[in-house]
Amino acid sequence: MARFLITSALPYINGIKHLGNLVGSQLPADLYARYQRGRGNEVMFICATDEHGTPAELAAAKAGKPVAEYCAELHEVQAGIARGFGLSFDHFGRSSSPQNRQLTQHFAGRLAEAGLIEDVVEKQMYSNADGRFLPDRYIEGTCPNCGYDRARGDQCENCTKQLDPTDLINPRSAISGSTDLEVRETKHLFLRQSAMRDQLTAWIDQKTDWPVLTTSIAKKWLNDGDGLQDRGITRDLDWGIPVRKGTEDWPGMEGKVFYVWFDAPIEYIAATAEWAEAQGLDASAWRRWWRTDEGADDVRYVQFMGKDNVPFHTLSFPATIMGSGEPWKLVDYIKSFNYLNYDGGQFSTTQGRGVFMDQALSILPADYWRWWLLSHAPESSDSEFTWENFQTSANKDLADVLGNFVSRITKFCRSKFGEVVPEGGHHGPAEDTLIAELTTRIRAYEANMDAMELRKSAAELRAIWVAGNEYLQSAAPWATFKTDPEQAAAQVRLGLNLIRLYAVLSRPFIPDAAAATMAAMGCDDWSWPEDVAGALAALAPGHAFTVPEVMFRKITDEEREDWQTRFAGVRT
Ligand code: B3M
Ligand code: ZN
Repeated sequence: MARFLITSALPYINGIKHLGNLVGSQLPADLYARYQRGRGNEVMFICATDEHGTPAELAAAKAGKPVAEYCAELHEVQAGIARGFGLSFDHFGRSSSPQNRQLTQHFAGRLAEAGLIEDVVEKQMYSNADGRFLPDRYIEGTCPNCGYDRARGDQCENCTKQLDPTDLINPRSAISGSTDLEVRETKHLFLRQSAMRDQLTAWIDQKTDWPVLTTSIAKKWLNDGDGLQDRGITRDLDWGIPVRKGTEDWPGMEGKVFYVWFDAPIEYIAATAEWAEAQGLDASAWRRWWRTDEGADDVRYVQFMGKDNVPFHTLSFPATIMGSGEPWKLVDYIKSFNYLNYDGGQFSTTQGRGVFMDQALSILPADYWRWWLLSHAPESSDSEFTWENFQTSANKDLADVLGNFVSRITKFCRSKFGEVVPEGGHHGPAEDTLIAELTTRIRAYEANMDAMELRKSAAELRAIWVAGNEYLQSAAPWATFKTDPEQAAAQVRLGLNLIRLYAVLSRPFIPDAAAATMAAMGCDDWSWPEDVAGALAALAPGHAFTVPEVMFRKITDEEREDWQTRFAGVRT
């Protein structure tokens, strides 16, 4: 039994994610976790809410709530939606946990001991009215380049020019609107990533099997311009993990917190520690996943994320791990994604454009979304959600191909043989041909799933469903029955077994439908079809089943048009 540690990028706490966020990390990670469990492997699947940073503070202020309370509430909301989508995390943690605080402070202490941290005095805008330093993006003003009057201190959205807050004309606080700003000096800790450039380059260079999307981004940052930059890992904020050197105070850093991107990836480890505690297990239970000196050397660690998160996972987090000088597990494979666009534009959280996770579940069951998103994942390039495509794909693949197969076989069996697997007859050349084709296709499906090729996996699974339909069409048990009921019984028996097999194979994609079908087949045998012929004999003559409910109803044109209008505008 192999061991897989699987992490999804951690969704920010401030609000509900849209389908583009979902398909770029949590959903493909879930597919892979479910698949590896299905193959009988040991899986630890970790996700969490990313709770620190200015966006969380501001969202809480907007909601009129203390930030800790806001985060606790939003965590529950996100956890509920994740359950609704069937995301099978072993643990859905919180980056504000005591475990993460302790580990983050520990890593910072180790990095300091290794001489990888330096103090840098910076000049930063301070807002007297807000009583705080303002991060660059929370300063607004007029762009010196194009005159746009709502340019941010890091960049002008209108002309895309990169800016410094001091470039802005008439700068003001984006929080309060106050123009009472002054430049003050403040001391921060910088992680000397540049000192680890050779080590990081050597590590990335070994990863020849990684997706080009992942390595090209990493190499760009390693080699671009002045190379890997040292990076500030502290902030002048109230909300976050207090800066400490392990368990000791850090002189000069009182009242400061770690930068959210420093503590967020450490939460992958901390969430596993949260899991162990929630299970009532001791520390060795989580350390065997993360410490190569305590059993993690035989773990395969795979991360899932959108492309914008790649630099932090290929450079910053590995720099933290390597720099600690301790035997923590480094990632073995990073599966990254391009963006999913929405109906001719972009999904936008700020503009509320597109379909958000809670809305999606309110109009259709999770499996519709899972199937479409995973079979159209933005792997080699950006992809686009359109309602037409969604409707066609659901109606064809799920309703016509899979749903219809299940319904025809079970109903025909009920009408001629009752709700039991019929006996008599045996396999002939048509059945042998089908089994041979399925064997080839299932091995290809496994290869694609092992390689995390989502679109190819979905296409192969669909072809496996189609093969069953084609067999049924040509075997035509309803015709056979008139002349040779024994032969028809053998055909139907194979068909019923195919339904069980489909449940097993499809479960990573459409877990709820798979579970409902398996239950209708009166079975709980989820074993993976290593031997296809054997798997197609699992339901023996005399085994009782029930005709399942309609698995997938069709999406009507009316619904499609209605949703198209409803989600075109702005989410309120
Ligand atoms: N929360 C960014 C994002 O959701 C960030 C990921 C953290 S992963 C450690 O895109
Ligand atoms: Zn501009």
